[in-house]
Amino acid sequence: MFHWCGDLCTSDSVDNEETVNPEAIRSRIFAALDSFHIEIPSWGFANTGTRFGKFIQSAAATTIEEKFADAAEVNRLTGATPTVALHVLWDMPNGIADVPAIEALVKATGVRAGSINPNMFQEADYKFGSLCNPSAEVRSKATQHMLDSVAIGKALGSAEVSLWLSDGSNYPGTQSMRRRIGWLQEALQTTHDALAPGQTLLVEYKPFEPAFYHTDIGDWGMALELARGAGPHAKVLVDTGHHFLGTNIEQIVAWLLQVGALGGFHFNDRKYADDDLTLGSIDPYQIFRIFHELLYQQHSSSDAALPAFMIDQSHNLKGKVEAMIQTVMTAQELYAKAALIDQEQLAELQDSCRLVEAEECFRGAFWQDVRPLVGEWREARGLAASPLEALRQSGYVEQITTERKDKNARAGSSYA
Ligand code: PSV
Ligand code: MN
Repeated sequence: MFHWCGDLCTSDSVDNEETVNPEAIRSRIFAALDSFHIEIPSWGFANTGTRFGKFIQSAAATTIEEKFADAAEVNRLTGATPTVALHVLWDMPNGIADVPAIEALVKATGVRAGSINPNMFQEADYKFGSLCNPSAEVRSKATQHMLDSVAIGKALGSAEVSLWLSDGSNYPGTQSMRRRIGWLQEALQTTHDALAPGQTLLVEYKPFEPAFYHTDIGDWGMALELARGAGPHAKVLVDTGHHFLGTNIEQIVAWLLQVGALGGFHFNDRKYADDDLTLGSIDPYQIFRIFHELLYQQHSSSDAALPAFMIDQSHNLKGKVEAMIQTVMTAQELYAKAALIDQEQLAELQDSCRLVEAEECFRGAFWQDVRPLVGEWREARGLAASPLEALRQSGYVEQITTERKDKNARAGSSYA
């Protein structure tokens, strides 16, 4: 009889029925989680809001020191988030001159600097674009910011420079899409040429927002072409929230893996657009399907390195440290579920077009409740079985609320 667990099944000697082998499941999950790390964003701890106003939280981080402290707490409790993504303008307003301050924080907290995110979407100069601005002067300022970001990454020993470009236009005919492609190609090649060994340039795409008519890097095809043109160390970054509804994201992932161009992920979830909700909160099966493509790659090629996993979320209603821990736990659970798929059995069922059995083999893994085993893995690694519970017991949120509440009370919530 067909059973979803495949190589995780054992034959029952009495009635010859196949049953799940708990030991095999445990070791599969432990191995998967040992190699699973996910980067957390510094901006996930700061006050954020909507297009209509900011919701200030008493415990939100207001300085880079506080962001590192929160990141360290998440890493202490989950053991899975050793790096924090930095947004240059928000976290290092003096650019390269802020490197020693970040180095001191790395030393003090044990959390390393992760991807360096150039920021070219706030300054007035960038109203009509940054790397694609019709003004050569603005383009050169933006390119210099890219080069500074590469230099910061080099100085901090961080592997990725992660570009998201907000450039685009709001009305047909107001900009030359063709000329802007050329400017972008040039800037990315210049940036790529400056990369040090071990550094990767990640190119993120997004269909709209803030631009509403055209976005200069609007989808994965544009990002892939730009990355290829820039050079071998440029790769595509997939932000799960940056697709039109109904897009088959795992197919994009499969393609990027196939052509060796997948550099990383920004994980989050959404219901409508780029909602930045908690990963897996709306559609956990989608993240499971994406993880399956990655695990298929690992299974089929022994030297396959995992792309960079990063969280890109900002919670304006949930508590920030709590939401970040919940996200990491969800990511681990979904990754553990995907690791339960028997790749050999699935391939066999697919090749013989046994459709229902193939689907059951796939979704059978999804429906397993792996939470107890993920908890066991944590305990075996010296962590609390439930990092969320451990956070509650630690009193950390109460402590930072007391320390930060006056400062946050003075922060303005209006954009007016
Ligand atoms: C843009 O929506 C984005 O996904 C980019 O990755 C930015 O760096 C990030 O969000 C922060 O707002
Ligand atoms: Mn993103």
